Formats: sequence, C-alpha cells, structure tokens
Amino acid sequence: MTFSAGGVFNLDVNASGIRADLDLYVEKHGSTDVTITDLPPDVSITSPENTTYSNSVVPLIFTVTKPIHWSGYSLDGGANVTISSNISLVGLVDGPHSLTVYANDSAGHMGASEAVYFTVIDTISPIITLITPLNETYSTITIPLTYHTNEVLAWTAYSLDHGANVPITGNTTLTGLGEGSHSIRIYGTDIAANTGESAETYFSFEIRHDVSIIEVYTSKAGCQPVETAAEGSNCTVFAVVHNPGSFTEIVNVTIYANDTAFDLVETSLDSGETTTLTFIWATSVFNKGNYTLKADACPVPEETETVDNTAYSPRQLLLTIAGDVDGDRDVDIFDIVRMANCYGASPPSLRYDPNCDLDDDGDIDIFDIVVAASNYSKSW
Ligand SMILES: [Ca+2]
Ligand SMILES: [Ca+2]
Ligand SMILES: [Ca+2]
Ligand SMILES: [Ca+2]
Repeated sequence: MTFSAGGVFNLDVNASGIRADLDLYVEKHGSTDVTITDLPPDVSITSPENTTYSNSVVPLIFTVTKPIHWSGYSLDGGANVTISSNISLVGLVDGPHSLTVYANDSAGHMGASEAVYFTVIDTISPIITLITPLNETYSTITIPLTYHTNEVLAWTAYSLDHGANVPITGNTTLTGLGEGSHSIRIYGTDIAANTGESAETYFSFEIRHDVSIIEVYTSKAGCQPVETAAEGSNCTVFAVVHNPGSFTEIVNVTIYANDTAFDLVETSLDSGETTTLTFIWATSVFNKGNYTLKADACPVPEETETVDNTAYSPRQLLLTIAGDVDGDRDVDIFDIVRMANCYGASPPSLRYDPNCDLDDDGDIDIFDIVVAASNYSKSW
C-alpha cells in the first residue's frame, strides 16, 4: 500500500475461506487504525564544508529530498534566516563557525541538516568595481559615484585626482568638480582588515548648456500588428526630455505628427533631471494614414549639441476608422472580437489593449464599443 500523505487511516480487512481443521466455511472481519507518518525533508549541506576558508564570503549550497514549503539557516546557533535558494554567506568574521539548514514541507514537517563546522581566516582582499563615472565627459553638476564589492566592507573611501581619501558608506554623488580631466579610485577594507582598490577611472567635466529628447512614444506603444489611433479621437503622446547640461533650463518641446506640429509644452529642468512630458494629439484635423511622431526641443541659449534635441517614435502609428483596432483599414468581426476580449480592462491589467481604447481615456468600455459598432463594415 502506498500513501500519498501522512495521517491516520482506518483499515478494514475482510477474509473468508474453508477452515481445514474444522472443515467449515468461515468469514472474518477486522478493523484497525493505521498511523502513517509523513517524513520530513532530508536536508544536506554541500557547502560550506568542514574546512578553512580564506575569505569572508562562502557559498551556502544545500539539497532537499522532497518539495519544501520553507527553508532557512542558522549560523553559529543564531536565529533562523529564511532563504529560498542557495545563497552566499557574506560578512563572516574570522574564526570558527557552525551552520545548520532547516526545511519544512507543506504539512509543517521540519527537517534539519547535520551541523557543518568550518573556519574563516580571511586573507583575501575585497574586489571593488567602479561602475560610474564612466570614461566619459560629464556636464551635470552632480555625477553619480557607484560601485560594486564582493564582500562586506568595514571601511570605504574614494580618492579624487589622487587626493585624500573621502570616506563613504555606499553609492554617492560627486559635486563641485572643476572643469577638465579627473581620475577616481575607490578603496575598501574588509572586516578582516584586508584592503582592496578599484581600477582607476578617468573622466572629464565640462560646463555647458544642453537639453535632449530621449524618446517619444504614444499611448498605443507596443500594440500589434500596428499602433492604431481612432480618427477623430485624441491620442496621448509622451516625450522623455533630459537636461545633460550644467544649468537649470527652460525647455520648449514641440511635438509633430509627420511634419505638422500639434502641441507644445514648456518645462523647467534642473541639471541632470529627466522628465516625461504629455501631449494631446487631437486627430480630428488629420487625414487617415501612417504617422511618425517627432519631439523637438528648442535649443536653449548657448547650446551647441543640438542633434540630440530631436527624437522620433520608434514605430509609425496608423490613424484609421474608429474601431479598426487591428489596423487593416476596415471595421469587421475581427476588430469587434479583439475589443470584446479586453472589455472592462484598464491599466495595469495585461488585458488592457490600448488600440481598443478608442477614446484614449484609459479603459475599454461601452463607449468604445458603441463607436466601433457604429462604423461596422466600413473600410478605406
Ligand atoms: Ca576578504
Ligand atoms: Ca542638446
Ligand atoms: Ca480591422
Ligand atoms: Ca475608453
């Protein structure tokens, strides 16, 4: 007999036959309770091993013999720390350690590994990788200083232009730089006092005026097979504008459908700031057809790099009969079925299909359906 889970089961046994010594037919019936114990997961630790490690980072790798509901570890007899997979134990201080891994199944049966005893004598320097600044020219008045390290650091600092170490506690920003070339390096000390340093990065700072358009997209972005907007309705267009320069700028962004300007937004951007501007494209005065959206940031005073002031939508949008949500220039049963499939949806639902939101008000409701139905069987 095989039991799929633990528990108490009542076992009925019926037997019958000829009892030879009496030459009689007999029937016997018996009943008993059987308790099946569900075994807990068997937990084994593959790493750490019973050895000495020369770094404060040691992989924790364990295996279990059945599906588990929860797992955790106890280091040096401390409280259980929940983990959902293999991890790295970090920040291990020099000296002896013990580790036990626990896991339970969905019925709460807890298994425990054998304790592993290991020792850490950290003689390896931390590996520090500078992420930013890159080897580039910066103009923003604050420059992000970001780095990665492979182990816990007790002390971290940066040295700019080979100057005195400036202690930091994590990612930070560089400000107040003079114009010209700079170099930077990060130093760190692990908890066993081994010192490491990043490679040196060279970068420049240049004071200038600049604005840029990073991207342009519509409220229909991503729709397949084409982005469609309903003739006569509004379509929302977004432009992401950035200030890579050193000054606060007043930016005027004009937006175009092909070569026809239809909206303009003015905004103020601080050095390094990025914002998304929203434009309304009232399509009623536009003919049906394919349109590329363009955003154009008017150059600010003394701006010299103007190539990045213009950006285009990555795909064309088809302005078509309201209800032609698949963009094949008719309103037929395929369009209506597509709309019905997302009826009632609004963001962030994955069912929300922007092409079907004919009035672009953030939902697919009866008003969208009625407009499509009124154009049923029309084509162009
Ligand atoms: Ca180390
Ligand atoms: Ca520019
Ligand atoms: Ca269609
Ligand atoms: Ca709608």
